[in-house]
Amino acid sequence: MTKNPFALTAPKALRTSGKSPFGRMARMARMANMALGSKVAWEDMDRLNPADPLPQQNPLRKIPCMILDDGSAIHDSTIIMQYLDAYDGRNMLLPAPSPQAFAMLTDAIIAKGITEAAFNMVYEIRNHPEDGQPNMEYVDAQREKIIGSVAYFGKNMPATDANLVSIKLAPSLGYVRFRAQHDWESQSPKLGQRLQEFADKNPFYGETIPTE
Ligand SMILES: N[C@@H](CCC(=O)N[C@@H](CS)C(=O)NCC(=O)O)C(=O)O
Repeated sequence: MTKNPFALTAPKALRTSGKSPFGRMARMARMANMALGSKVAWEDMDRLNPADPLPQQNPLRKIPCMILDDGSAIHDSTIIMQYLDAYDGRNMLLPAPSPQAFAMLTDAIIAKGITEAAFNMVYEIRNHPEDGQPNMEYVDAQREKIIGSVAYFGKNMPATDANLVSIKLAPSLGYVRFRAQHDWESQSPKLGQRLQEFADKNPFYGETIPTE
């Protein structure tokens, strides 16, 4: 049962897409919370449909975007995860404001930054189809961010339980593996092992593998 100690408006729908790694973070948070998960509908966002209401829901036009019962919207993935956790009221993903909570939020942003760096690499390469000349200095700088973050988590192992950090890190590592931008498992076999343990313990990791 949700406690909703802060009298938050109930979440109604999660607008995302099966391909989005950021959306996967929010989907996993929703699924980690058994009591709440089934009450928040999945709503596919259709970028090809000019009538899709995303621009009215999020001026940045990004997914994931969570719609509440009163029609208002919450985004981005980190805020959605915090909202779901606060609505639930049991601090399953993040403890109450405390040094530990802020350290976890910082780690969660590093974890999400891995996906951002991987995205930047993909788009830099994709955006130069005509001359095949991406700015390799930029691409390499993005890879360095991934390498640095993998080294960081190799020393600061994420939990095998679902929390704000582990739910952000797992899809990020999955995305880098899927896009093959960096062989992070060779860089940190320990982290590879930890991701496997996380996946074994939390079936929603496997259930949310991107559809592409
Ligand atoms: N910081 C955001 C990033 C969201 C994001 O970049 N989503 C991508 C899809 S994976 C998107 O909607 N991109 C469209 C755009 O940037 O216009 C979050 O964590 O939710």
